[in-house]
Amino acid sequence: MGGVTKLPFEVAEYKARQHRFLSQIAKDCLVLIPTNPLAVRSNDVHYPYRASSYMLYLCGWSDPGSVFMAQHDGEEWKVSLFVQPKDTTAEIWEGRRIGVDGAAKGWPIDHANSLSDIEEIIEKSLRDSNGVYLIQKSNQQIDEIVNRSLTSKSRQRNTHGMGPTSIVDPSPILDEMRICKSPSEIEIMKKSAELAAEAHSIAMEKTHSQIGEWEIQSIIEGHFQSKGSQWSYPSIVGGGDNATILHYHANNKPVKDGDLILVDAGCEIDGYASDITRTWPANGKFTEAQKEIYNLVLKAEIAAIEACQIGSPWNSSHKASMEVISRGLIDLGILDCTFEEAMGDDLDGKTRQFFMHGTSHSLGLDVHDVGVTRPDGKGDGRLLEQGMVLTVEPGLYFGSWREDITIPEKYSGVGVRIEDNVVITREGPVVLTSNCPKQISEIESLVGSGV
Ligand SMILES: [Mn+2]
Repeated sequence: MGGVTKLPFEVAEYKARQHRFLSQIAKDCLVLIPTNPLAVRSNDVHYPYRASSYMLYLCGWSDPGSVFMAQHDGEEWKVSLFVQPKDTTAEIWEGRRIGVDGAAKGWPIDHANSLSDIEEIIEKSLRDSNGVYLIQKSNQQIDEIVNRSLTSKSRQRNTHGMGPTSIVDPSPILDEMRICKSPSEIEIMKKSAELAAEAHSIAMEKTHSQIGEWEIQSIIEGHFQSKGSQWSYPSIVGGGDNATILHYHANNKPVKDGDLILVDAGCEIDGYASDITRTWPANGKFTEAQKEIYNLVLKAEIAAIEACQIGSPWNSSHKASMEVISRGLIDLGILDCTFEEAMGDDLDGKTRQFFMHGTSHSLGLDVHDVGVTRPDGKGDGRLLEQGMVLTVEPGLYFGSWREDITIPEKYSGVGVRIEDNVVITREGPVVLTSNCPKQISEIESLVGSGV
């Protein structure tokens, strides 16, 4: 269960978010935002529950089953929340519930209702509305009630034209609001970034050349848990060739002496994600070939961070890292082509054989956070604004297993990615994850120092 006991933000901040959202909705429409459903893992065992980010954003409610509703009463918008009612038998098995009275007292809403009354209340509210803003496929019961009302041929509808005639998805409005973070959201994201940075540093200290990928995973995730946090996405821990698999999750191979280990792991605090990648040598010492690739990725990452300026297009960080990496691959003799061929017409040139992902994504309540960054999927994207938080994560991958291209022997089995979290400010980019070492000298003195 979510079990939030204290709201992460002041009531006024939630109210301001609700106001900004609802001011973009026609007053004759009903708003319904159900939270995420519980997911079954096996028989009657569920996956750990995580509330919908929209629910967390609008009212901070983190328990399952709930539905956020807003309706204009002619004077103002009224916000209500449907919650699980108090139920001693259910609570004995599943845990204590906040209940209707608790929700009404402690949460930024006007009314709390029991989920047992939801059908009746929503049906009545729908009859008074001409349209519905609903996030569909989160709550089957709500979808059915709304669809029934939309297709109803009641006498009342026929004679008075009452009831909704369309469903609109409210998420684009909320996504656009979520893309720029408030100062208090950035405060929380900083904590999330610092905890993840600490976990990576501890993992470096405890690394030795006989360690298993799963042991590094447990050091990192154990540290999250010891601080009351948890991962924001399943950790990636890959040694040697496994570092060249972008979404490697098995984390079940022993690391080899002389290999690099790539760790992509972040945590969540009050719903807000961090997302860090570091790469370090198992035995604490980079080889010359590993150094060449590592320093090239690091140079690209620093250039990409520097490109994160207010008013620059979203794609600036990717362009900057592609340029540094393309030049570097030519200088190292890995690419035998012109700089233009390495870059390509649309950043799709020969460099993409070794650097096949983007450089940045938005970060927030979701690790791949919402919001349109590159309208129509082309061009350089929207301009960066104060309060946007994004990752910067160039990488280079030379999987020895690749059959489609020739991998230079010297770099075979080397995979490097370096990822930081950056907030856009008037004073330039601020790296939230700056406590996590990334210079070769820092890493070499840290790795193995706590074994
Ligand atoms: Mn990332």
